[in-house]
Amino acid sequence: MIQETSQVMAENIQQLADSSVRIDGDRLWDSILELGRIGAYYDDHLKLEGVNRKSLTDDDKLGRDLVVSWMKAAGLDVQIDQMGNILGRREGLDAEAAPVMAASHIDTVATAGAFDGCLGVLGAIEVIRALNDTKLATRRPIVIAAFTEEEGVRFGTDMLGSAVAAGRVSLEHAYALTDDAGLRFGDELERIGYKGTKDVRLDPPHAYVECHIEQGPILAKAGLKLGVVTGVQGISWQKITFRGRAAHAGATPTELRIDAGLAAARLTCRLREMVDSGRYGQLRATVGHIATSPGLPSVVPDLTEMTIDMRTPDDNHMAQAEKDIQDFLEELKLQQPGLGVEALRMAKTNQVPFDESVQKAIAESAEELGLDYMYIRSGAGHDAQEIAAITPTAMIFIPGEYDGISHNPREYSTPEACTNGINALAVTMVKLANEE
Ligand code: HGY
Ligand code: MN
Ligand code: MN
Repeated sequence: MIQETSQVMAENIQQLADSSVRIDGDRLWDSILELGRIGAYYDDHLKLEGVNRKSLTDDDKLGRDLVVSWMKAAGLDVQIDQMGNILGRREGLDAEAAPVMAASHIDTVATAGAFDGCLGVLGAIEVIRALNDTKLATRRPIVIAAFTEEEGVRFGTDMLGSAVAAGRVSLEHAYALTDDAGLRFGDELERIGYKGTKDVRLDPPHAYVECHIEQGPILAKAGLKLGVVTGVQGISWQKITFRGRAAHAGATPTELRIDAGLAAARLTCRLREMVDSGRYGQLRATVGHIATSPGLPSVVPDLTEMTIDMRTPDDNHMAQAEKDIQDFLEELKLQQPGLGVEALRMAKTNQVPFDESVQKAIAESAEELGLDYMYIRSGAGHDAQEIAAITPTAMIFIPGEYDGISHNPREYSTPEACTNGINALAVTMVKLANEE
């Protein structure tokens, strides 16, 4: 089938695609809104519609099915790999050449908008549609993809699908991960019908490029249209469990308490003190989840679970911060004899620099499109940081509204910003796909 396609293409094409390729911004916008309706919910707090489409849920399946249908309608040869990553291939004139890859993710956090990840997947499909519209071919094949469980909010490890595809995480480890209800990743993948047979290990593409919302305030503040992303900062996720002793809130003297809630509160404050101290450079620390048990007003908590998310561009600062947290956990045990402490590693990635030649291709595309840009490091994690381990990789950012807020229903980028980003993606993909 693939050979025929390239044969047909070779006979039909007038010429190679060039950097005059442009996407249909309305068609892109419509697909973003349509996918965003799957998993939509009304956020009472914000009085806004958000998106909750966590990986391998029924809504994720519906979103996947829609993306697969769009990929097939765009003439792509669609395959599902062992991690449920969805890959669509468009043949090039040289079917043997390593493809150019463009991808991202369509799973979301529980309080998401419609753009995080989805822009990059739907944008890549739109680039294929634009190439089809002009009947232009590229020298190299193009592979576009949606990676599984990029957010990591259901099974506890972010960039999971791309990490297995690039070889950093094993398939067995991924399959054995469980969600809060104890459901296994491998079983859930099977349940939604996306446990594919294609070998998950990616053959190294010629190059990889991903378009994504910035998820922060920098581009908008600078009044710029695009970001050429230079790399991603390091990420450390830990789950900390404190075990104390449940006791009566009124009758129990303070000196007899082993208060798991107090330990978690002290750790939360210590993290902010570390960030404010400046001793760890540009460290950012977040306690996103904290839950006490039994969670009753008149009972001293005997169990507290919390998560720590740390980010920094400097791997030495990260190592020092993790060590100092370890030492502080020992201190908390001394402060309350009998306190149990468990620290579980959920995710860990070092800072990743992106490839300068791919950055240059993106910058040239921005200039050709007349879009002013800046070089920017990513504050958020992305699939690109995993694929960077096996091929020259870089990213394109577009600005967001409302200080670029993300992982929140207020997440919003304008139709124009999305069109700019995906035009830059299109021009860059064509440049890279026509390289020898
Ligand atoms: O956590 C992150 O930075 C990404 O959204 N997965
Ligand atoms: Mn993302
Ligand atoms: Mn995200």
